[in-house]
Formats: sequence, C-alpha cells, structure tokens
Amino acid sequence: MTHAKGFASRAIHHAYDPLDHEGALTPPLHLTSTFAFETAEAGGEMFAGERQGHIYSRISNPTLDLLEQRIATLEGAEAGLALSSGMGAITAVLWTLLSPGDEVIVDKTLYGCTFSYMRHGLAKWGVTITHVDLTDPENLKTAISDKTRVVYFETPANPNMRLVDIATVSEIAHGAGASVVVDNTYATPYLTRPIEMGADIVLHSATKYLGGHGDVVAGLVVGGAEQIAEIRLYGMKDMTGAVMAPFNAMLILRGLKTLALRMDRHCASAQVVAEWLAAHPAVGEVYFPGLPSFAQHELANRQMAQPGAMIAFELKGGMDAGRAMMNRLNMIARAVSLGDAETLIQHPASMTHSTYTPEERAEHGISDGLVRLSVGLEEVEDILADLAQSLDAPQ
Ligand code: MET
Repeated sequence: MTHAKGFASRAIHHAYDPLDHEGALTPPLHLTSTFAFETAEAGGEMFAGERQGHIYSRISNPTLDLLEQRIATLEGAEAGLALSSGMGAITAVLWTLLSPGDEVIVDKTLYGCTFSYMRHGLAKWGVTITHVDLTDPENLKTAISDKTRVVYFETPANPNMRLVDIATVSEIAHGAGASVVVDNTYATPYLTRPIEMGADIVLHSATKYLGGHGDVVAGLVVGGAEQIAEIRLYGMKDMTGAVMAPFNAMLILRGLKTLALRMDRHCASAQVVAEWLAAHPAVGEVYFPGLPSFAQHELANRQMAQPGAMIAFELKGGMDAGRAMMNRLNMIARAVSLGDAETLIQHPASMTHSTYTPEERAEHGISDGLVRLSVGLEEVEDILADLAQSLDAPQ
C-alpha cells in the first residue's frame, strides 16, 4: 500500500520526480509562449480536445501545471488553475459560473475590489448581487431561491475577521442547487480545507501566504476537474486572459515548500500579539479567532486548525488615533497585502476597502476606526516592541 504523504511533504514533492527531468531537484521553468506540434494533425486534435498536450501558455504551461497539481492536492481538490492575481481568479470563476438573470448571494463583508467587481462587473451584465449576513446560516435559508446559482464568501473575511460556517452554508446552498465558492486566502489550506467541508470551488490570492514573500502577484483556483476545465477554457482563456506567468509559478512553488512552517510561526506570533493588544488600555475591540472573546471562537476551533495571523482592531481614540499610531511605527510597514514575512499594517476604510462608499462600509460592518495587522515572521518581541513604542508614545 502506498503511504499517503502529509501536507508539508506534498507541498514539497507532489507530482514531480527529478529523475524525469535530468535529475534537476528544482522543477524546470518553462519560459515559452507556444508549443511545437509534432504534426499538423496533432495540433488540430489538441485544439479539438481530442489529444492531451500544451498548445499555448494562455491555456496551459508545464510549470503552471505542476503548481496547479500542488494546490489541488493541498486543498484536497481534483484540479487546480493558476491565474495572474486573486482578482483574476475571482473574475474568471464568476464570469464562468454566472449568466445574466442569475443571482449570486455574497456575504456582507468582502475584500474591497471583490465588492467593487460585484457592483461594477457582474451587476452591470445583469447578475443580481444579494448581500446576506452568512455568519448566521439561517439568513441564507431565507434568502436563497431557484435564481441563486452561486454562494460566495471569505472566511475569515477581509478585513473584519467574520467567519462563515462552510459545512452548514454548503449544505443549504446545495439543497437549493447553488454552487459554493470560498475565498480561502486568509486561512490557507494548511488551516482550512473548504472542499473537504462541502464547498465546490476554493480560490486564493496566492500573492499572500501561498507565495509568502511579498514578491509576486498571483491567483489560484481549485475544484472539480470538469468545472476547472470550464473556468480555464472560458473564464481564463477567453474572458479574462488572466493567466499566471511561468516565473511567478516558480515563486509560488517555492513559497509552498515552507507554507506549513511559516503558518505555524505566523499563527503562534499572532496569538501573542492579539492577546497583548487586547490587554492594552488604548485598544478597543480586537477581532482575532484565537481569542476566547471572539464572537465565533467556537466555530474557529471547529473549522480552523489554527486561528491564522490576521488581526483587526479598533483604537479607543478612533481613526485619528489609528493613523497616528501607524505613523509612529518603525519596523512594521504601512502597507496593504498580507501573509508576507514582514508585519504589515493598514487602514481598511481609506485603503483596501475604500472602494465602498462610507455608507456602504457602515452597512457592511467595516468601521472607520478599524486597523488591520498582518503578523509577520519577525521575532514576536520585536513586533510587540514596535507596537508598544507606538501605542505608548505621548499623545
Ligand atoms: N487584497 C490585498 C489586501 O487585502 C490588496 C489590497 S489593495 C489593492 O490587502
């Protein structure tokens, strides 16, 4: 019987044997836009889908192919697809799954550009966007109808950390014939594998923890083989053209090798930072799944192997205090994005979620005073020291 390798081993070895590649331990980088056909007939057969093989790198490429197999095994899915960005992944999936007249039910909280794509992209082409608070799955039962083709959410949600119960929501969605698409960027497959809980499609901004080093913008999608083939051929090849560059696939493959190690460190440090923030007199509410005070702490324990490394918090002094605190930081970088080795801090209302109007932010639970922290891989003492000197500075 073959021994099934664990997560970290698959992240390093899956679907690659150096002996098939002249002993090269590191997979080759296939920098090629097109592929030569053995014969004219063979090329025609590939276009007709009657023969396997690479045609052109907007459709597939061997370096991307390896990355697609790796993310599929890590997420426990049949197949994967690599795209140029997280937004490339989201748009390719939803343009493929939805048609005019369909409805997509989305959670109340979405990353700013995802929210904006719903408004300015899908809605413009006749798709109905219905925001439902999916933190209570009962709300989905009431809202879902035979027009609902897709239920879409992030868990934890960017930026306010709300969690969605993947298994319960998937059961309700499937009962009404809708597909479930989960943005798993914050959790990564190391902490949560939504496919195993019933979701149909999982997508990522691979720019974040999967790449892990802040040097690449990339997206990944996993799901059933047939659905992924459809997203590849329509969503990516024809509609968005949002294909990943082979060099970027190398960077993500490299990042995946240390994903488990990095996540352990990210999560352990974030727990310490969250507890420290929660005890600081200048800090108001702290939203972190690992705190017993977190409203969905029980769901976090059930659905996430560890609480992740993203923290959202309010300063008692509101937005001005938040900005001043951010401006006094020395090591922690004022930057959007997340999941990098560097600890990053940003202000959602004026940055990542500035695509919402102030009224929309209020309606969707993104307060003006919220600060978002991505806990990096530095010594946790140094992260705390920087936060302390900033929060304790004379006002
Ligand atoms: N999706 C990234 C984040 O949430 C980048 C955002 S702003 C263009 O930080």
